[in-house]
Amino acid sequence: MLGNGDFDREEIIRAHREAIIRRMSGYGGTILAVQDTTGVNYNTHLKTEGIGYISDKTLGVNVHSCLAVTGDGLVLGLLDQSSYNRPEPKDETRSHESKKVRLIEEKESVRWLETLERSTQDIPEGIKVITVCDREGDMYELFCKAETLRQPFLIRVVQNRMTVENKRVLEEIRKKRCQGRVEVTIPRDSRSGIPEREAVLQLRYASFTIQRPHILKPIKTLPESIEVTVIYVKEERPPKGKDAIEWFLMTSESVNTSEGAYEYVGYYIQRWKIERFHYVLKSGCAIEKLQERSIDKTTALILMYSIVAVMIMNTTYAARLTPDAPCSLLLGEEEWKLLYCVANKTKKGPKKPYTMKEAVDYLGWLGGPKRAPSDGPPGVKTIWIGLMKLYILLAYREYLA
Ligand SMILES: [Mn+2]
Repeated sequence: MLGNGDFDREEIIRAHREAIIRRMSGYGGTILAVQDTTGVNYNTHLKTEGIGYISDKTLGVNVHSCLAVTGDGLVLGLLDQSSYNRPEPKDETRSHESKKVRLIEEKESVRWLETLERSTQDIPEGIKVITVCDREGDMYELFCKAETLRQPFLIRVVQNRMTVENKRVLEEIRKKRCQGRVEVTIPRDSRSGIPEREAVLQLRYASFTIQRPHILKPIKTLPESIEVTVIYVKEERPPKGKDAIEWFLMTSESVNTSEGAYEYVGYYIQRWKIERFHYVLKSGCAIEKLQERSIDKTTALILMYSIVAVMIMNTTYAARLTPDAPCSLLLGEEEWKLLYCVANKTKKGPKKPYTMKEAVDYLGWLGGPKRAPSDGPPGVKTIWIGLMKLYILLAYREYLA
């Protein structure tokens, strides 16, 4: 199917969504719909049909995805994906003013609103889906869209918005006394090369009624104000030479206790899964090496690889969260039997499924150098290579003696 024939993107995403929505029903808790964009660089692909700019100089395509992640960090799948680029480099000469008064529908950032709408469609009753975005999602229009759709959101904010009492939100929340402290593990930041670390975070939270920004006043369809909760997180004693973690999170949900506030901080930390997803797509699935003739076909392939990527992530994290669950929840019977044989170099396959932890350990043996238990569980890259080897073996084994 790959390489020729037409892809029906809508059909692929619909079928995948149906499967993850079924899994959500089984899970039952809070689901995070994590959105983010990644720029896919095709700077040397000048002849690709539909190629465009992703920044003022770089050619490629921007891919905006929405992942379904459970509150405790299991990646369930992909809820939505769209892509865009510009035929011309960004025009930096246009005045700041004329940029500001445009309707959201005329801007590229409308993708956050459209994704919110598509990703939360057909979610069965009783499942709470919270849309999670980084600072790029800090848009009044997005808060309003979520309110109209009655969809909760959790967004990291940077804008110092005005309350109906004409006070600045960020200053007001900073003034509050500390309402709680938590110790958390901050995941490693592979991009900046900052290792994993423990941090003590101070929590502050309060509800505010924020005003529609002045600049959006001509847009009468936007409500004049909106009620939100702001959660302020600040690292108490950052390590020497490192900036203290300081997050302002804004949510549509009410928060009444520091435990409640911390729950949302935990959800925001899960946003990091989408960064790992982009990493798997680029370094594992090598989507920047695709050589298709058109951007249409490229983005269809990126969608297919995205589904592969979420599957790899699902396997990796499921084994960490529920190590004793049977591996048959992750792999088909043929798969787990063959995996056991090749990993243990035996012809005698097991009769019953073993645990998820064992399964990812075996995939790790296939996918990387032999590991010591102190190395911790295998990561997404090792699992990716392990699964690839397993599927190659499965595909060709009937031709082997
Ligand atoms: Mn982002």
